Amino acid sequence: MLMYQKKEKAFGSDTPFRIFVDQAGYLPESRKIAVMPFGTDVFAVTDENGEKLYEGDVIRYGKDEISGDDVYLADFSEFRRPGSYRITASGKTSALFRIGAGVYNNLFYSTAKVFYLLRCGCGLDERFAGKYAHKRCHVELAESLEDGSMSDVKGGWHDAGDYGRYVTAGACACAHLLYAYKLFPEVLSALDLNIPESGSGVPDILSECRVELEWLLKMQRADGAAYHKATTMRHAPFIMPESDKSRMYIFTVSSSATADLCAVCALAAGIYKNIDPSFSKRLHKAAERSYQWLEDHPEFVGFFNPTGCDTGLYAEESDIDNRYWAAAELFALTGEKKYNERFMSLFASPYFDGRSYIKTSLGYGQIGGFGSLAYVLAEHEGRSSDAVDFLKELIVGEAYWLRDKANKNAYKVSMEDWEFFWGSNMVLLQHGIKLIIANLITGQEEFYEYALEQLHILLGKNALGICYVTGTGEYSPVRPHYRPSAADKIDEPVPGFVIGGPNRELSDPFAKELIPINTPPMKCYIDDERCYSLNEVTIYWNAPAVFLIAGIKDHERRRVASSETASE
Ligand code: 9MR
Ligand code: ZN
Repeated sequence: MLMYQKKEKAFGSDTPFRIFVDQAGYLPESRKIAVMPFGTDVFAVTDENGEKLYEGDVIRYGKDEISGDDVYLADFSEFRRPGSYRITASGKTSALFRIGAGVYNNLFYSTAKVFYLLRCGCGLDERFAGKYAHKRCHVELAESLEDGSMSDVKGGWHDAGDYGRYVTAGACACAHLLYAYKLFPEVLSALDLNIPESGSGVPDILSECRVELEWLLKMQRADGAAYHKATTMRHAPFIMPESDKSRMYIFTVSSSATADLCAVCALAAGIYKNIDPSFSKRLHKAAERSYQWLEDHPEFVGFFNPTGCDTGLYAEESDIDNRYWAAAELFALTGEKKYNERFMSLFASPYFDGRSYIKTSLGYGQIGGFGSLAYVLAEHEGRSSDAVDFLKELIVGEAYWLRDKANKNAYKVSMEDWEFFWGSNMVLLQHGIKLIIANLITGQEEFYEYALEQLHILLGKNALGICYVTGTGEYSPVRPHYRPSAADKIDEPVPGFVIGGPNRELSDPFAKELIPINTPPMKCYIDDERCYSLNEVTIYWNAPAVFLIAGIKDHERRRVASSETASE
């Protein structure tokens, strides 16, 4: 059982704020709606001293299924003046929030900085990590479970609240960051992360991704297959990473890990081509090696934990979507016919029958969405325009469906109750990303607006009024299931982490004990570090946040640029 170390500042799941807003804030021109689980007639926007600057009528929404509450809405969209405010009504108040063009700047920095703070094998320097600095961790050679040999798999990022490193999870997180860079290069290139590589001329986000890519390359076997993970046999207790001295193991290979490694290396090879040609070549060769292994091994090679091992499984039922992604990325990189043909045969695979949503999914388990993105963006001869049209329609159709789901509740959350499972904030963020992509495809502003709503929900416009990013806003989790934050004796949790979020399946014993059954989906959460199915953090929950925020910032950048051109 995990030791429960209570921090001095104790937050329960009951917020002192009864009016729910995005605690990072709002862009001046955007729609701004606060949600209140109580009835009243009027609300006000007040400044930090409590002075009323704007008043409006409260709108009754009625019963909201996702929160279980009878709710009311305060629409202050027309209030645009930059500053710091609260919404007040009937003696109750919201958390402090800002209105301004730069309201997501700190958030963008902190959610992307987390990857540096998760670096393994190198130690974190105080200059870059501040009080969260720690010594080198997990530097010993690791034992192969295939043949008992010892080798070096130092590096990469810790996966999550635990200290494991997993190939499919790492490839997925890296892909989110690399696609964010590919689609929004201006925004990502301007991001200074204050990491050891800053100032090198390479965008910081790419230097950070390289840390994980170098580790992924170490996880490739000589014949191209990828080992599924490098972890200890059992999760460490709540200790600092450098105190975790248990033997590190390299587990068996899986075809999903091999295909994901292939795909992300091919993607990165394209991105680094002009930035670092020799690194790009290494990545390209690695991708080809893994691809050849996949061609030679068409059968699915799953992953199972050996007896006695309790670290993450990241089990998958099929590798078709992973292979689909790999073929698409190699086609995008090279334009070669053989990759296009393989992609097209996977595109037509019966595996996708009745499951075409896997072609747009962007999670570690179902990862076809990256394959679709790669193919849609790959402007090579021979590409099937029918497939491209189909994929574009698929994503736009899904965006309409997300919008319609959002319109069924007061919060405008694009999720139904069944979608509140382990890591529900990743579902929310993926929806935001899909809406952003649909906006890029169609130019329809409505999709962007719904994407922004999903970010607001993450940041506090939700039934518990919690901002699910550590260190952001006045009310955010302080006891994440993250080993360093439990062990470092620092009151404030490491900032910038996206928390897993509400999970109505209550998938750990502490959640089962602490959350009453029949709690409405959006309220199945508690800020308690024992509750790993509610309050953990991982790289592939943070990476989509970076993607979504980048998409929103890029939209704002384009809007400002076009309004400047219009007024010239
Ligand atoms: O994020 C994963 C979630 O989708 C699964 O339901 C859950 C149980 O298999 O595992 C989660 O992944 C965890 C991984 O196994 C180990 N590192 C922490 C991950 C986040 O909780
Ligand atoms: Zn480590």
